[in-house]
Amino acid sequence: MKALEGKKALLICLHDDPDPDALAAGWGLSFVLAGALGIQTTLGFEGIIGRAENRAMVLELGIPVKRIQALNISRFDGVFLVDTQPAAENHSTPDELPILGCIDHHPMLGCQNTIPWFDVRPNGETSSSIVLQYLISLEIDVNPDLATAILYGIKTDTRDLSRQPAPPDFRAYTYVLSRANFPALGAIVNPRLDPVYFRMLHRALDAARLHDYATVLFLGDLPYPDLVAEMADLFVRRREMQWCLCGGVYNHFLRFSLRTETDRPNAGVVARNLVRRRKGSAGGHDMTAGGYLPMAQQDLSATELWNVLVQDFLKAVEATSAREP
Ligand SMILES: [Mn+2]
Repeated sequence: MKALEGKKALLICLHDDPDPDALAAGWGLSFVLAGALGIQTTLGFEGIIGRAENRAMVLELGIPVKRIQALNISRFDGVFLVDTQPAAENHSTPDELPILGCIDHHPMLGCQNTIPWFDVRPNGETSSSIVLQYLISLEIDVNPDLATAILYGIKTDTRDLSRQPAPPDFRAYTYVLSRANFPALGAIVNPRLDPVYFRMLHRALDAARLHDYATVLFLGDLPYPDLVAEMADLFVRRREMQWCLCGGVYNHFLRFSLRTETDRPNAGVVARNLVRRRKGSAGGHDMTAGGYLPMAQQDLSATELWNVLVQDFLKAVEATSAREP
């Protein structure tokens, strides 16, 4: 933390299309940096906050998140990455700024010991829990809206502490639970849903194909990128199914999300193998993962590429026979 003394303004950069854990951890970090070091921060992201729950989270709690493109980058002394790492390809850190900090819980990507404040706990607690530990140890007030953000970040990253929570997640969850803004939480968990969501749900139901215990579905053009995660979360819950691979195309990229109810093989590893040699990028944990492939660098159409990915995926999870949905 000492390494950041004397810095006046930092950009807190979340991963693209930020999820609740990234939003909560980044927002919490802004209180840490202001409270402990008097540093002004701006919370920045690129991509889309698409999922209705995540939009409601930003609006209900007033999370002051801004598009990096719209910022005057020259006024920042550096960047603090949250819920991602410098070597990951899923963030839009401006090249001209030095990376001064990083808080994350994804698998370690290369050695980063040149970064002054580097706190990556691979497959450990959520980014929200890590930031909460700083807030508590520095005795910085956690207001009801921030408590709610952290609560929702932990809830979604661990599916209510049921999917690989680390012990600190339990402590963090109880801490913020007693401080949360419950009307706001209710509005986030049960947001109003746009008609486009129902249209895409209809398309997903039509598109779903079953192979033994694996569901695959291709949604075609997506209205927003995290729809593939949203549908994968839903379809993996189907009884008798262990896996869901859901894909679609957004902004010239084929995007996919992978969910599983088992922990073998590791979803993150399966996802990375799917993009290997295809100029894509992927990442994730044991049971949730995702990735994308640039269509401009493929010599296949989106549907052809999807079919190839599905074959590789089914081989990886050893699902063979197709059956009627
Ligand atoms: Mn996370």
